[in-house]
Amino acid sequence: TLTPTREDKFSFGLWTVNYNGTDPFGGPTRNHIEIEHVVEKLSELGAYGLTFHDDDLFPFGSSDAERDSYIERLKKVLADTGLIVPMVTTNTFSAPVFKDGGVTSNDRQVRRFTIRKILRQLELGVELGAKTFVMWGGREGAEYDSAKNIQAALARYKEAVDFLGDYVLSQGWDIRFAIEPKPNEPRGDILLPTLGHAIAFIDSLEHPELVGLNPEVGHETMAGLNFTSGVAQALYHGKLFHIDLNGQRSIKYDQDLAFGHGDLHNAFALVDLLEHGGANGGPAYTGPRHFDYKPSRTEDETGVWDSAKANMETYLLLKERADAFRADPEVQAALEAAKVFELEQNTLNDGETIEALKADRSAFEDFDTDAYLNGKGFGFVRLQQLATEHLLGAR
Ligand code: GLT
Ligand code: MN
Ligand code: MN
Ligand code: MN
Repeated sequence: TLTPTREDKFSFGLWTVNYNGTDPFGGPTRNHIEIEHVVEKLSELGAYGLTFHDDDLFPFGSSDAERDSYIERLKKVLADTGLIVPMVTTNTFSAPVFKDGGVTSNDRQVRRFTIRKILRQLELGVELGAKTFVMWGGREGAEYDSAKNIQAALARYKEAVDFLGDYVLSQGWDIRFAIEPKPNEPRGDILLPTLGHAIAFIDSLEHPELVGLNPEVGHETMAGLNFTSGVAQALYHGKLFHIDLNGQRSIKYDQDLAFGHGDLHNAFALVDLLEHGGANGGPAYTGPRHFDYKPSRTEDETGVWDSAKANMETYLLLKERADAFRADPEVQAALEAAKVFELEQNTLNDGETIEALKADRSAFEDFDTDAYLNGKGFGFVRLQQLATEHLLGAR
């Protein structure tokens, strides 16, 4: 069960395995890997999908002929291997023109150029059968408060997403947008910094049903937030359109470690949520399990493929551990004792009125609040220890 198969729906960004090791302090430590080799390797390792930015496939500023030849090469190797492209996204952050952002740059010409660049990649994504279009606005933000009118920037963000949504609707395409929040890096402060900010923004759009979220483990963790809890809220609002799995150790620069190589307890809870968090214990999320990680700068090409494999194997290991956790009668009893299921009951009785609640003496006058001092513990620590034991393979 630890061997990934296509049914597991594992996908990788072309920019992940092709990350060349560049960081702000040093240049590349690895050579570029050709598209054919990337797709063949991912396919061999058991992935089902490849995702990419325009600039990952053909360099920024490519002529139409160059662009077409890269697209043909991609199509050929996809056909040869059977890999699919479930998601695409646009690079609106690397080229110097995006130094103050794309759709929210103060420079109107840059904003118009950005929308054109996004349109091209959207059309290519549709042509390749992608169902999700990710928007990570890493450069949409500022370092200085006086430099950016945040309300105007949000209005321009909305203008762009509404315009793109209208286009998708007018064409009848089967593709949806997924906004990926991040608090900072590369900008000092990025717009839509967390899942919560993005959910509120989506609510302001003309076609909110077309727009959801692409939460990334590392990004919420950088904001000090609980990733799994944020994903649960995304699910609650019907907005988990896609997901970026990776690892991050606490609030610091974006590490993009392999999945599970950060907060392992939270990764366990995440896989448990995705696989068992739906109604009647079914999967809560059926989309791609997409890895957005960076093979560490220390690795050679062997390390790149080892790390790609590590992402998938850790996911499958955690899935196996989560299955065992759910199936354990002691865990079920501990969940019961912790009243975890009781939270699913409505607080009020069916059709209960204010008068009826006020008349219920057991709810207030006769309710023994003293019993909560020195009694009525929830046993959450015991439950977490059972989770830990399952996670460690001790059960
Ligand atoms: C970039 C970023 C990621 C986003 C990608 C999509 S690109 O690598 O760090 O988190 O998901 O634009
Ligand atoms: Mn990241
Ligand atoms: Mn990232
Ligand atoms: Mn990401």
